[in-house]
Amino acid sequence: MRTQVAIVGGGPAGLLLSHILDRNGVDSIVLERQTRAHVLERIRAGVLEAGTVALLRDVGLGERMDREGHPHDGSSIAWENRPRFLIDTKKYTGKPMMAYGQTNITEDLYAARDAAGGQVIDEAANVQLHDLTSTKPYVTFEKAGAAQRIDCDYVAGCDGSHGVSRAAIPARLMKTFEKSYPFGWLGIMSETPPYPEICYCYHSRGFALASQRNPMLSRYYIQCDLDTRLEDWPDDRFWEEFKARCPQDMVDAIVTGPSIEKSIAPLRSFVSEPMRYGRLFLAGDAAHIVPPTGAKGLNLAVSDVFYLSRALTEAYRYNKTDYLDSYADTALRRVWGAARMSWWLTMLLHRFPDETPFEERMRLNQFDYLLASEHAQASLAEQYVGLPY
Ligand code: RFL
Ligand code: PHB
Repeated sequence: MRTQVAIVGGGPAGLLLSHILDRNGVDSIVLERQTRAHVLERIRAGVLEAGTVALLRDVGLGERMDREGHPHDGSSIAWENRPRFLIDTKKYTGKPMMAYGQTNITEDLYAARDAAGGQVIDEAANVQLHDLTSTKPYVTFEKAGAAQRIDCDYVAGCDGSHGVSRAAIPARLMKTFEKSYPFGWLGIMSETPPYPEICYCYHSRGFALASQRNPMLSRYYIQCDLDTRLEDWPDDRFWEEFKARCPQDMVDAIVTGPSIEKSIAPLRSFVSEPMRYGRLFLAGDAAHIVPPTGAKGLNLAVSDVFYLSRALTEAYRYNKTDYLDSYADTALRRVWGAARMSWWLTMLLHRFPDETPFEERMRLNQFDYLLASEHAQASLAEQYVGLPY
């Protein structure tokens, strides 16, 4: 096979890149390791920055999001024994956010690729990247036991944190930056009407979060230890613990019900530099992971794809590589901004084992400063809604 851009990974980053390139007349093939059903079953992000919403509309993917998504003016923080606080993105930036699930975005992307006759090869096994520093890179893989080869001009590594693309960059050229947090999030999905706001709760028992997908689908999380086992958390125990971490008015308003999904995700910050090696360009979780506290992971995948699609389009349309040459630096500047914000919000809102009383007081005072200062509120709102591309 031959294409202009071989895209490894059919998650949101890979599919969106393929979609935007197609709109700009650039040809691509997406290689996905899993089945389509598996990709669509994954439950992940739910909060979209204003820039993500605008970009999805611009590239013709806004119709269902605008019909089914829930625009809101920011998210709340309910801190034990303190007044409720709204990260007021509308007031400070003029921009709303959108609650719309990653699962839905992925469905919309698959529908768009199918409608345009785009090639997404699923169950592509043993994907390997070759000759990345030449002008004629190629990708090999196996489909149904048969060896295949795609010749291309560029390779986009959109294969998430456990993919093969990042590993194709020689270790001596890579710098990685990592922080693991001593806890995870235990999350459930339930077919119940959601709590009306997205609300982050800080409590001495630990963090909790109420989120939403649609009028009959709710997403809730609680901070948990890293050795937590799902089988120890039947629904009743989850709800009891969740309610113990939020204020009474919230407890009264929450509609509980059986979970339809339950999972644990450890929290981690990770950035690898550079995001380019020869003709390979990384985008999304393949290059960086942020803890979910700032709701930035999917949004960063989208901003990477914005920069990369612009760069590849420029290369084909005008035979210029300025944007390709600056891709890694441009994308990384925004990545580090989101990494810092997600780290800060994670530190602010969680209980840390082995924390000293001094550290606890510092955290409490960070929140009190936020409550008292319009400047601090404006700064947080600006970052939560997403810095401009
Ligand atoms: P993905 O979604 O992991 O997709 C990568 C795809 O590549 C495939 N793949 C391969 N294909 C071929 N060959 C190989 N060798 C391959 N190896 C892997 C995989 O099967 C997969 O289909 O990465 P992408 O596209 O970069 O998208 C990133 C987002 O998925 C991720 O950042 C977000 O889900 C993070 N995240 C959140 N982000 C937000 O912006 N807002 C949120 O509210 C939010 N909440 C969350 C989250 C992530 C969570 N978890 C589970 C980590 C909440 C949670 C609980
Ligand atoms: C979610 O709805 O899954 C969600 C919301 C906000 C976050 C993280 C995840 O910060």
